[in-house]
Amino acid sequence: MVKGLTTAGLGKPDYAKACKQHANYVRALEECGLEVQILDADERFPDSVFVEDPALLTKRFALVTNPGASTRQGEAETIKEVLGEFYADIKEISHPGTLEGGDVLIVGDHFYIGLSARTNRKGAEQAISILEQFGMTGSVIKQNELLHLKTGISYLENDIMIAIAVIANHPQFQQYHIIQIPEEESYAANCVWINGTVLVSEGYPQTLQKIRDEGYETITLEMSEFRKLDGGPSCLSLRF
Ligand code: CIR
Repeated sequence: MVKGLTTAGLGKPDYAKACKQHANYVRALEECGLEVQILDADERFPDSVFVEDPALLTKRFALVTNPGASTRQGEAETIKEVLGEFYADIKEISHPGTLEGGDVLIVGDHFYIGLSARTNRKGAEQAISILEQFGMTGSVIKQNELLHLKTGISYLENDIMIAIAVIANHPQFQQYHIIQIPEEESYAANCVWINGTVLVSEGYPQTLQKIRDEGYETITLEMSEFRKLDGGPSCLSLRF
C-alpha cells in the first residue's frame, strides 16, 4: 500500500494506521446491516485495497473493468475470481476501452460514467452497451479535474446528490437536489449511503452538518491514510 499511486502530496501512508482505519470501515459497513467479505491482501498490487475500481456491480450482472492505471490492470483478474462466487453473469471491459469503478455513479438503473485519465470513451461506451443489454442505461460525464467522477460527487438516494461545485453544475445533475460542499472540504464529497446511513470522512464538519440537516444518520470515519493515496470511503468496498 505504501507504494500506491498518489497525487495528494501528503506523504506515505502509515500501514498500521491504515489497517485500523480499514477495520473501522468494515465495522461501519456491518453496523449498516451489510455482510462483509474481506479479501486477502494482494501484495502484487499496492492500490488493490481500492476494490471499487476493478469492478462494477449491478443487480443483474457484474462488470470487470479494465483499469486505466497500468499498475492496477492485474487487479481485475483477482476480482473476477471472487465475483464468480456471487454472479452468474460476468462481463468485461476490453482493450482499448478502460474503465475504473470510481468513475461510475449509480442512480437506480442509470449509470453516470465519468471520463477521466482512467476511464476512456471506449470503456464508457462498452459499459453502456452492456448495461443496455440488461435493461439498464448509462451516460457519459465529461470532466477532467478529478481522479474519478466520484472523487467529487456521491449519490445519497432520495434524489439527493452531494458534490463539489464544478461537478454540481454539470447539466446532467440539475434534476437532483444537490448538497454543495465548500471548497476547503472537497475531499468529503466522496461518501457512501448505506441503508439510510451515510459514511463520511472525519474532519469535515460543514459537510457532516449539511448531510445531517437532510435527515441522514451518519458515521464518521478516519480516512487519513487512504486520503494519502487519493482514495475515499466509496473506494474501499464493492457493495451489492
Ligand atoms: C489510484 O490512484 O488508483 C489509487 N491510489 C486511489 C484509487 C481511489 N479509488 C476510487 O476513488 N474509487
